[in-house]
Amino acid sequence: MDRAEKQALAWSVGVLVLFMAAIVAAISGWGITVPDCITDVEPFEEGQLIQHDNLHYELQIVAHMWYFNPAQIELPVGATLDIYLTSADVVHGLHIDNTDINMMAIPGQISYLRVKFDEPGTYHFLCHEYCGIAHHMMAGSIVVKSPEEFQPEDMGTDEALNGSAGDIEGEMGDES
Ligand SMILES: [Cu+2]
Repeated sequence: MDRAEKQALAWSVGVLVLFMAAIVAAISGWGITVPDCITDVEPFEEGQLIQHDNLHYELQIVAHMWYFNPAQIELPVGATLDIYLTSADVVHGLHIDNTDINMMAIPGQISYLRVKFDEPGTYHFLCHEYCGIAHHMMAGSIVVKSPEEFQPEDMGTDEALNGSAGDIEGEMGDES
């Protein structure tokens, strides 16, 4: 084998090992994960926010051409949010500012990711997958409030609050 060939081969293997190490470090060191894809639960058609306990919420969110349902929610600081995302029509995306949440909204299936909000503030989210003429209009926000500011009754119906509406977490059993 030519010397240059050997060098090229060594570099290729080196880069490959580096990539593998980066993936292992991301998963084990920083807890970075990719969204789960749920295919055994029928996708929901209406979005809703369900409260499971004081600091545990479930968001079922539907991407449409060209809006999110719901487009705005409020959470207390420290809340853990389980996000279930689906699409009513074409492929959309969901990226939440200042987080590593980046999900795909695919018709017929549900993407799942968990995020924890430790800092109060407004977290904007938007569609990151070009989906048509008003794609740039697809945005929303998650307002994270301190305990003094947070008024749970702002958030919607009693049904959504006490979790009697069908929650995916319940349907899937104890997976998390
Ligand atoms: Cu879009």
